[in-house]
Amino acid sequence: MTAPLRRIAHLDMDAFYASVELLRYPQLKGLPVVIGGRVRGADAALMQAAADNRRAELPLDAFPRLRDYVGRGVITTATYAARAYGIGSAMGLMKAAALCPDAILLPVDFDEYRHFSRAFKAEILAVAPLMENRGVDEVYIDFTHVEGGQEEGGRVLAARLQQAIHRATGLTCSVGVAPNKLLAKMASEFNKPNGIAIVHDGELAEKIWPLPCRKINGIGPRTDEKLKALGIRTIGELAAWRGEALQAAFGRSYGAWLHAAAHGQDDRPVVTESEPVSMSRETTFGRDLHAVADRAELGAIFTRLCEQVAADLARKGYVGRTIGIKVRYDDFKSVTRDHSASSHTADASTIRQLAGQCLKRVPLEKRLRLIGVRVGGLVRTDRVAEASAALSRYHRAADAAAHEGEGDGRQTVGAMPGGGAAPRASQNLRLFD
Ligand code: DCP
Ligand code: MG
Repeated sequence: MTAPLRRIAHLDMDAFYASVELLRYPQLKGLPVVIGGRVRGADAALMQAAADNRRAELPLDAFPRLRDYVGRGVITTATYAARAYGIGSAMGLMKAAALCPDAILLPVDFDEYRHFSRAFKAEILAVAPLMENRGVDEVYIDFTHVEGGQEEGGRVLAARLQQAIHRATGLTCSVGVAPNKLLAKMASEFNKPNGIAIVHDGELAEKIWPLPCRKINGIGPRTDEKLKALGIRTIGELAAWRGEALQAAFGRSYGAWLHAAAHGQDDRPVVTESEPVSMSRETTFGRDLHAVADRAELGAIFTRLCEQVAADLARKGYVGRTIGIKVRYDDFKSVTRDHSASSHTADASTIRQLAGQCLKRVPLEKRLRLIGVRVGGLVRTDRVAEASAALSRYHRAADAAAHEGEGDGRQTVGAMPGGGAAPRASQNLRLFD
């Protein structure tokens, strides 16, 4: 008997927050609806309907509309009917209002989304116990040894999960099944919404190579720009490059990963432990701030965010070693930077110092509308000794490999390196020390 093929699924809920809202406001089905804006100060009619437990009876003309929105909020998600107008996640609400003034605007209700997140995951776990949480609305599932997981490449099990989830929650999702996580993640988007897509090893050239490089989870806008400058737009064009050439252009580890990813290689396991991956705090300013003119105010906010993240970590019993920052400019463009320290921490001033170094690597000429601090690479405080032992084993192995001069991407498919561009010189270098 031959060993079963590795079959990994990525399952992602369709228009998740919006679909959850439609469950309690069924009268909005088929209409353009966007979720966003502030939780506080939610519309009076909505609040009253909720208090009376009569949401489903609220007449359409009582709902708030995008055209009446004034403020700086952004869209977290939109129904597919709203997306038809060009509206999507992260777009400013007032910009969206210009595209579809009649769209209905609902505030976010995280508690409700968390409830449905748990509910759909429980349905999956009942059938396929090897499930990895990737966030509120997506998971990876190892189909390899589950009944139906090999039938029609995994389509049979995928359809069963879709039915079970729909029966339990009324929600739809899309599933990609492939030989690994990297391909499964891409495939789950192929037939959204309520779709299934199957990718087999031999289908790379047909199904993956025509896609733009950005579809690879791990190629961000900066890498994409750099790839474009080299004339590489599609994954197929990336695959045509030699590993050594990519390593010369992108560094040893990331270059090797790019090469492997373009060839559809990824052997990361599905990790079942449902531990948080990162904790973060961010804030949108009341008015846009400038790194020089508003230096003191920005510095204070930045320090407070670091203290809040440190307090979150302490309260939940985690330490982390990847410290990152996010800034969003007045033109809504965002950049992130992160840095992995050699040891884990939950200390506010250490986080502040490392986050400050990250901030030096972003351009600070434009005004800022948002700033955020994130600590990733988390381990539970009571397991930190174990984790640091594993980390030093890893570094020793990496050093040994480097001394052997091995640079073949095929051996490094597992880990996704964290970006790692050279620090950018900035005129504001000293600002956030
Ligand atoms: N989300 C958010 N901010 C973003 C993007 C998404 O808060 N910039 C939230 C709202 C989404 C949820 O996360 O409902 C899941 O994100 P997805 O990217 O999976 O988007 P959707 O599930 O809404 O739509 P799709 O059908 O494309 O998966
Ligand atoms: Mg989704």
